[in-house]
Amino acid sequence: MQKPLLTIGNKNYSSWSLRAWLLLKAFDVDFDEQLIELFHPSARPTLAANSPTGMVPVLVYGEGDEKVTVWDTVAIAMHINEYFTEINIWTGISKSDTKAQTDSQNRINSAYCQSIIAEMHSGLMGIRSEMPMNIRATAKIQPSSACLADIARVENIFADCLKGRAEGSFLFGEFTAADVFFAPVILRLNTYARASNLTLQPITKQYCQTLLNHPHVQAWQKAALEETRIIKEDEAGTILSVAGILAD
Ligand SMILES: N[C@@H](CCC(=O)N[C@@H](CS)C(=O)NCC(=O)O)C(=O)O
Repeated sequence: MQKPLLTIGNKNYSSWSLRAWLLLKAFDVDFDEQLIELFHPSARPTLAANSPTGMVPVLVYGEGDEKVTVWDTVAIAMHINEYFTEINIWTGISKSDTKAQTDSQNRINSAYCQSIIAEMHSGLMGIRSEMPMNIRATAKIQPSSACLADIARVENIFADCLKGRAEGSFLFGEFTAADVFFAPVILRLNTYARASNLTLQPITKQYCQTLLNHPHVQAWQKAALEETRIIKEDEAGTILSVAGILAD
């Protein structure tokens, strides 16, 4: 079968693209990637051919009557879990481990994982609007009470998932789709928290470090730092410093 093609946006800014890309990488799906410039006329033909919403990420494979198109990050995660992985992405456990699949703790974790992913996807708008992903930047914001409430909610989720786990582990022990969906939040905290004098709980800082050290997250960050385009719509706060080289 032809490799799936994942179309994504600028790595410095596109948080939904990061989620789909990280999911495929972390769960060992062999795929090709195609980058488009967000909010740029050059992207229109590619998006018109592949993306029913005109947004990224979008995953396509197959041809003619057998062409499969999956858009929207949650749908991509569900499709990958259904057709491409031996590991259950909601628990991080092998699908062939039938005993583990019926274990009640794994069922609880699977429900929790799917619920926080849904919460991330449909909500947390304070974080999403006031702290846009901007990997190369260190920036100071004045977070609204809605944004602070979202940060507190995220810290509660992390603490609830991580309590009692060994240092350096993921939200449910094994790497799951929940770690994927919260990775951009970690990168946002990395950009804005310190510069904005936000005090994070020790367990949040520890989890931030776990994800920032993840090899695929590091590979994405490295690629983001090689990008030069500034997208004004996706910049927030007072930029204190930038890593990488920017276009004029
Ligand atoms: N609900 C969508 C959101 C996708 C989305 O907002 N993508 C942004 C990039 S991160 C985009 O394509 N923006 C371009 C536009 O809105 O025209 C998903 O989960 O994939």
